[in-house]
Amino acid sequence: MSLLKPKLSQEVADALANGGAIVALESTIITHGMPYPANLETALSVEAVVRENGAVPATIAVIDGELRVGLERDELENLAQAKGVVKASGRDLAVAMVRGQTAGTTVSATMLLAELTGIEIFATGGVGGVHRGAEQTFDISADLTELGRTKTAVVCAGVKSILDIAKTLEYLETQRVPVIAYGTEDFPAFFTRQSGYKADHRLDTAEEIASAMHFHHQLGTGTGLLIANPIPEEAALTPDFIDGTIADAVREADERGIGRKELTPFLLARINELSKGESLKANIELVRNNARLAAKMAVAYAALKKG
Ligand code: PSU
Ligand code: MN
Repeated sequence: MSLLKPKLSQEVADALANGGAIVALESTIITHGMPYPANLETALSVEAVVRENGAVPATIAVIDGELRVGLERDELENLAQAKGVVKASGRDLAVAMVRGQTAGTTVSATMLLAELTGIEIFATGGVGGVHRGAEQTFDISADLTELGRTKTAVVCAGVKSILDIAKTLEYLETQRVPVIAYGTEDFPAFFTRQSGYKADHRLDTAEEIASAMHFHHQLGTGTGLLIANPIPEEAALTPDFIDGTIADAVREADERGIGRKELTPFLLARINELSKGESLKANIELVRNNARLAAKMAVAYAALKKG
């Protein structure tokens, strides 16, 4: 059976045809990860950062049932304000298509659509992982299993401590996903530069990471890579400030019985409210920082592939 081809923006189609540098971007961060208008401003600013660093941005979403790779400005504006948008992980895409729904794509769905399109590098804020209490709830994000079967390099700022970071790293090890920290030994915790856990590997330049990607795929591993890029020092929050806020949000979710796919969006929104917008500011800076690294990797990777 032949595979579907998503609808591409003109600049993404051109870049693909010419072997140019492309960075995929997810859209659940727009539809379920940040409030309006910060979500729109962030999406536009992240695309601009990708362009400034020599690559073409490809924001991925489902619009009225159509798989889309690369959105126009008015489409981003609509998506950022749309009500009743679905949060789609990879498994939800087919039903969204049948029902003509508009959906923000999670890291898992975005990886899948990026691979279908032929885009190998993807920037986001944080990936999903193993939730705290997963030994009871079994709540493990499909982002992790997707990383275990889709050949995309995902640049993130580590994972938030809304998750069980130790178990998330164990799960990635089981899935044969290399975790590479950029310029540090530490695996970062999204708002902070250290999580208390080490990453498996450290590489110090975008070119080295692109080479590692290249070898990883040439080995036929079939898995993705997780690139952990710590939040810039000046934007980082202190653990004293953010850890209590996260603990409060996690407790509240538990008391209110919030689980399954609603859990992560609830926690993100609550942390933003409880931190009076401080977490949102940090979130915006770290996504921009990840887009910068991803674009540099994409430029280096495109050059490697041209040989
Ligand atoms: N973590 C964040 N910001 C986000 C998400 C996670 O700090 O926006 C979003 C991403 O789209 C991610 C998804 O792929 O949540 C994971 O959802 P779940 O935990 O339900 O798998
Ligand atoms: Mn889940």
